[in-house]
Amino acid sequence: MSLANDMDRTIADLIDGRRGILAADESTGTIAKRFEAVGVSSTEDARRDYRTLLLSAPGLGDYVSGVILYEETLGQADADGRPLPEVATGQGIVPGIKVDKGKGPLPGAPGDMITYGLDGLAERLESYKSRGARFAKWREVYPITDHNPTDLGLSANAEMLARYAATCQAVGIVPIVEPEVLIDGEHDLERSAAVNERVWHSVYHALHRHGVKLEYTILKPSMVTPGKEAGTASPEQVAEETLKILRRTVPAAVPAIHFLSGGQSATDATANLNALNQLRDKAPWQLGFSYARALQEPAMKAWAGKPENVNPAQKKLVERARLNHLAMLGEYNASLET
Ligand code: 5MM
Repeated sequence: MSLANDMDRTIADLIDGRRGILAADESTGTIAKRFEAVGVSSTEDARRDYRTLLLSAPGLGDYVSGVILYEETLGQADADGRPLPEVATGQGIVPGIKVDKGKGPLPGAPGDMITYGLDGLAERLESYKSRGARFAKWREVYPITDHNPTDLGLSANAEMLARYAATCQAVGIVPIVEPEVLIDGEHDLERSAAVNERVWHSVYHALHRHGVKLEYTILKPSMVTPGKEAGTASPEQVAEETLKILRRTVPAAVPAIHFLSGGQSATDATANLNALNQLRDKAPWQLGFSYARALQEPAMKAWAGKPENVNPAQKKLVERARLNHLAMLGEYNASLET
């Protein structure tokens, strides 16, 4: 089969108008912080048990079409010896893989960040593909301050996303392009919109320069919200602003936009996605979710590392996924929260 056929099939399996993506790709440091919050020590066995719980949750495949894994998970198996990517596939969920290697300061642009991991990426992708991964994810991070992101930050981060995406497509892997504009700060909705507009514009300019086929990509952006320390905006305001800026910057050839939750509460992330989908006549792309915290938090809390809590935790995860599926249809309302 050709590489284009591989990517066609992956896009068709991921994008069906009603299911989103579960981000379960927390690196070792991040998952340790999440576990600590629920009193669990982050051993390799605990991470395997937790990710088995997620991937084997009965009914998850009704609401989730893809899962982003961390490299360690790709090589782990459940208690019966079944590789975890196969556990996902068994539920009709396509396995994907986070391929960036974390971030650090961008020299020459104080306050901006840059993500690592391009060296050896083509070889790593081949190896991930042979172990079942059919799509990938790479995140660039943009803090907002009075002077960030800088012009250098915008161009350098966009270039990284484009080089990553082109490398994925050269081996038949669909790239998720994730420019995360951070929610931290006191900026207002207008400033958030202005920054996201510059970020998305620079990313699509770079993807074009690198010959990335947009039909075989998924965008994973932040929603346009005010900074966390600046108060809140209604779901309708978030949806209006987000769609307005997406329409200015993201070509219609992109099949799907799956938002990150970025520190929003689980209920806010669902309500905002629902408001976006109530305006979907204005959107040429599918509007879905690729949440980590907003899908996992209630389940992780219910689990708290105890085997006897696996079933209730799985129910919490599937319920959160179901509510976000309803938000993709524009059929969610707050009275559905228990
Ligand atoms: C922004 O983070 C991504 C989406 O998660 P949220 O919905 O919680 O915002 C997520 O996929 C992220 O990339 C992973 O959690 C990995 O993070 P680290 O920092 O460990 O690479």
